[in-house]
Amino acid sequence: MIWNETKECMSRDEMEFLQSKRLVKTVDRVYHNVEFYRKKMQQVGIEPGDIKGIEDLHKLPYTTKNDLRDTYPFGLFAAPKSEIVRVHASSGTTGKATVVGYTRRDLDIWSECVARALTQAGVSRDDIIQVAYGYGLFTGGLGAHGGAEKLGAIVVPMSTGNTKKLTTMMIDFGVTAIACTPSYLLHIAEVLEESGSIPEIKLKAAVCGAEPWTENMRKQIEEKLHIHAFDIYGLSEVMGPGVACDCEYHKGLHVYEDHFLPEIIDPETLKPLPKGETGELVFTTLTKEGLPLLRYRTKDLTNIDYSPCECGRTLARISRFKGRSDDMLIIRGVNVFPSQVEAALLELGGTTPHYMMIVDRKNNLDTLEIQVEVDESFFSDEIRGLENLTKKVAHAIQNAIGLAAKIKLVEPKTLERSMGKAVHVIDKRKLV
Ligand code: DLL
Repeated sequence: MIWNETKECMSRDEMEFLQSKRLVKTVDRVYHNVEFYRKKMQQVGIEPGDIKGIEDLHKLPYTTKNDLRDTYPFGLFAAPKSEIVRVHASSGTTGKATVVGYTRRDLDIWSECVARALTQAGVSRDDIIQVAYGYGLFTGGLGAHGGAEKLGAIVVPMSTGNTKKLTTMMIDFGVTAIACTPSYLLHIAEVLEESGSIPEIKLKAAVCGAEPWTENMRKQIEEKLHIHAFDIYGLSEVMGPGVACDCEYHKGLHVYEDHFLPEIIDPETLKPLPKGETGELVFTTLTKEGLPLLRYRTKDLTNIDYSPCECGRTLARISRFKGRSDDMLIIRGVNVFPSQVEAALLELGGTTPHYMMIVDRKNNLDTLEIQVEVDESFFSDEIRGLENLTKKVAHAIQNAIGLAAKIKLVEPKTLERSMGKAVHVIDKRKLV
């Protein structure tokens, strides 16, 4: 069993001592290996020697997704290419993806963190785990896979896409745990219900994340499948799944603070907020070699509870997310920025940059319709031209966001204009 008592049950003083030691090393590493950080630190007159511990964290510069875009693809890597053994990528705000890199040691620590999360969910080497997050550039599949292997469980690398095959194997193999997005698990539950197969499954736990979900959804999953469902959090830039996960008490997600130092800041003033207040979650990585990040702004809104948990862990807990401080949407587990849609439309002829994304959930699966205003000149053309344009827009948007959307072309000036900030999204899912 992976129950790292030395790290997970440390006193706050011991944890802060360890974090300070690791922070000093991380700052030294980025200062000497990453030009971006050296310049940023020099701009504010800081040298590595000025950072003596976590009490000096506030002196360090923030990092954002845009910094990763501006240094695309490998500009923030702090290890030579010969030491990088894997890359993953997630959506950028426009055009280029955000690329992240891992050394062998980074992958080992990542697996350890996911294994801790699985242990919190009661999963052990005696289990059979279906990993039904997407495999590939997305960190979900390979991240969960690495942790399950580290635990010594039997891993079934299902990925996403073939629910019938997944449910058949779940029954035939006697699968006892699953890792996938919560919305996909609700869909799986529905498929099992429709075929009357729930009594045939051996499932006992699920580790769900990668998208916002409610306590109500967690309970629905538990009731439908007669299992325990756990909330796992992570983001590609910081590592992938396994930055935090809740335990059987479901009173917040334990952050693996020995590797990821959390802070809560006010997203407007960028000032750290007092303990317990809700704001934007920021992480400084403490052990990463490939892509260490100083004060990475996750844009996820939450608060941190530093009191020890009933489970015995002393690791700080973040509460279920209360939304984001930017406009990123997560649709079928894929991160989507409205600005990606806008950039794709601007590249195409025949449309205007006026669009509305309507996100909904049907049969527990997300749907996306995008209404796009057509150019005045184009709209007078015959209907055949419109059909072609619909296909062209659908193709361009799928390329840009990595998701198929239903495209509806609408007449010029039909979408409501906003007096203030343009509104481009109607999200009917009510996830927070
Ligand atoms: O979603 C990593 C992951 C994979 C986490 C599998 C958990 C399970 P990204 O694609 O970079 O990485 O998206 C990160 O997803 O900033 C949150 O907004 C959101 N997110 C991730 N986990 C949760 C969760 C992966 N448990 C972004 N609850 C993050 C709510 C989540 N939101």
